[in-house]
Amino acid sequence: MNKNDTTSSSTVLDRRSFLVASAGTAAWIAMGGLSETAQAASPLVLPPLPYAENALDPVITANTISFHYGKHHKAYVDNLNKLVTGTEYADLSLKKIITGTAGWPDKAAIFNNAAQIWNHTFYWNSMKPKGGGEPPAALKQKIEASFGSVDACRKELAGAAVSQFGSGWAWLVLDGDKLKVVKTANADTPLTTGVKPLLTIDVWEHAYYLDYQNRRADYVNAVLDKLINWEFALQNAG
Ligand code: MN3
Repeated sequence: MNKNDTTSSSTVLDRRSFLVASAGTAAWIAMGGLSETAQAASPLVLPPLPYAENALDPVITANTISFHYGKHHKAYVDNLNKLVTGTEYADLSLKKIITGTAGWPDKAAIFNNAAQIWNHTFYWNSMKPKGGGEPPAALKQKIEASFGSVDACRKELAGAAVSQFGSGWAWLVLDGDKLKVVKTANADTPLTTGVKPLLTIDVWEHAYYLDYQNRRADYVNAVLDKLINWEFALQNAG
């Protein structure tokens, strides 16, 4: 935890440098929720979905998205706003709240809600209508260098997503020059471990239970085959 992150002047500077650094990555900005520009203002706002609620149907139905985004994701935003009002975290960006509270038991409620806001925004953007298929050439090359083949990478991602015990997330991350698959429990996020997240699959039951009941593997395979947004992963790897 960096206790020096509490002054508003340093936060403003960080926001400005982020704006400049982000000027060339319009799509990243467009996703809103991950940009410090969209999340730095207090109160935090629920980032817009990158597509209509029914856009992932039938793999993930509008019914699931309306609860998952409209209730679960929104609740994390509402909860975090209540938790940080009047605290040293009130004016910090979402990423700074996450990294500043990770690993501190007395800050677990703030961390959990902040990380879940970030994880969910990242998840929505990790999928797109008519996704799946072959990754773009530049990503395919990185995948083959790290996993041997796209299929091996896909299998490892599916395996992590299916085997995560209880609630959590499966991630493709960039660790130095190497792509890796990791899984995290509950609200935990690779953001706090020094690797760069490229894409994620939410395996909390609320992500799939309305559509797949207990068949998590069916949900995971359908997401990987039909929705996964390799372009988003490539963009994050840059
Ligand atoms: Mn979820």
